[in-house]
Amino acid sequence: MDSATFDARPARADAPLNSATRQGLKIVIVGGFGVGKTTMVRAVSEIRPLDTEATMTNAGVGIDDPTGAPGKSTTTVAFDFGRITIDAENVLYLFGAPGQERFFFLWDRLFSGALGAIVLVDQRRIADSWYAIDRLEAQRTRFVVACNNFGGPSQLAEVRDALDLDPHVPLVDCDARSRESSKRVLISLVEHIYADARAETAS
Ligand SMILES: Nc1nc2c(ncn2[C@@H]2O[C@H](COP(=O)(O)OP(=O)(O)O)[C@@H](O)[C@H]2O)c(=O)[nH]1
Ligand SMILES: [Mg+2]
Repeated sequence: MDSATFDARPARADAPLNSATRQGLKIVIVGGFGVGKTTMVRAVSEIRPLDTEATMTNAGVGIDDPTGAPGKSTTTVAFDFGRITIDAENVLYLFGAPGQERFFFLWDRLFSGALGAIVLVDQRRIADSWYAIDRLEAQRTRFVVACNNFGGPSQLAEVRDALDLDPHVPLVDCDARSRESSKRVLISLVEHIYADARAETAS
């Protein structure tokens, strides 16, 4: 998936699925509340992403903590969904999934057949990602970690330490609002999956 094919896709909000499409590939974006999952799916999807953001009500009080995400008044109830056409036959489907532990019942279905995952992290609230990373490691899903930069210097080394990431797991900086930046995260995931799969075959 080089950037040339990535850019060739239509930028229309209602782009119809190419009739020659044979294969749907699935990537899941997970992470804590307010880390930028919906933003990232919106930034890269060629269709107007379906999401299930709902205005936070009292039911979320004490559960979704908005203190780290001021101004955020919605929360994702189920998941975000977006699409990227890679070439005539291949389409990538993106699912943004809540990382809150109470949504883990969704994960088995969501991850069935998935190529891999992006764990979005806010470096100011790293603990929000622990559950997701533990769970991905346990279910042996390949993943990369993307640090969504909300301002301030990025501290990738500290983030890697705090997450106790395996040295072979890529950790990259990103701005989930930027299509270019989010695209680079997707490419790093695909490269990681490819390298890992090759290493596994070789051993
Ligand atoms: N400054 C900044 N704000 C961001 C960035 N990514 C997301 N946001 C904002 O952070 C808030 C939470 O993002 P959202 O995508 O809804 O988080 P989600 O709960 O993970 O889906 C929204 O108001 C976004 O506009 C970023 O890279 N930089
Ligand atoms: Mg969301």
